[in-house]
Amino acid sequence: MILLKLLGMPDDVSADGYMIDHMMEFCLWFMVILFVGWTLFFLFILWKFRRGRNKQAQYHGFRAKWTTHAELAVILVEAVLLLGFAVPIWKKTVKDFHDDNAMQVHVVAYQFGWAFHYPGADGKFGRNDPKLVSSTNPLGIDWTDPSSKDDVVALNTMRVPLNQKVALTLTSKDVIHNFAAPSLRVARDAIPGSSNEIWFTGIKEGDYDVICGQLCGAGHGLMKGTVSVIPAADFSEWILKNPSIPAQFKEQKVAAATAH
Ligand SMILES: [Cu+2]
Repeated sequence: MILLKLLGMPDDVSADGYMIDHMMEFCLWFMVILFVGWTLFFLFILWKFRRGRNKQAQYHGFRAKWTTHAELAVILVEAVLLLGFAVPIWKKTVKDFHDDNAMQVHVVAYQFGWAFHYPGADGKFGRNDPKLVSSTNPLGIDWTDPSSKDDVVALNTMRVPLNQKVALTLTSKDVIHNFAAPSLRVARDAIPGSSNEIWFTGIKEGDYDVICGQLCGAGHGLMKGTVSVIPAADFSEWILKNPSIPAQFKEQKVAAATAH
């Protein structure tokens, strides 16, 4: 992956990112070959039709067959890229989303940050209602719903267990954002009023950048989040204690839990 490295692509830390890398590396080399090839051809034409050798203007120009064949070869390679690589990768990313073993996280983008909603131990997301949205409850979670009792909401840092497939459902509270985690080789729009899905499996412990891939307002550049890939045991401990959950949530949670 020489060209990807040269262009500053961060190391792939996901289980399936290699497919993306192979395709990008191939495309880059293909572009290099086309660029060098056509540049040489251009220089050749400048030389061949130079004024010194062509006193009279010719209107038919260059008439060899091989340029047509080269064009056909390029079309063929591009068709193979699209049908042989891009479409199957897309199919895999979409088709494999509904995997019972995947950990589900709802991602809600907003100006300017990320909220991550985990279903907790019961695996069920609590009800949320736009009417309940407030400064202390940014996702409008109904803490009186039994399913929401063990839910966890984390802002800007998404902890995920190592070697665990994580399925994200993306949406937005305001404008179109784009959840992009280059190290995990995933990026997809978060659109208000609809949901998009992506998944990944982190195979190397560490903190990886999440950036917003859509220019979404004045604070767009500050919309940096983190995917923190941690050992499964640490994750379980965190999700039980959920230290990142705002204090107000905790109080509401306790209040909701004791109300029954
Ligand atoms: Cu954004």
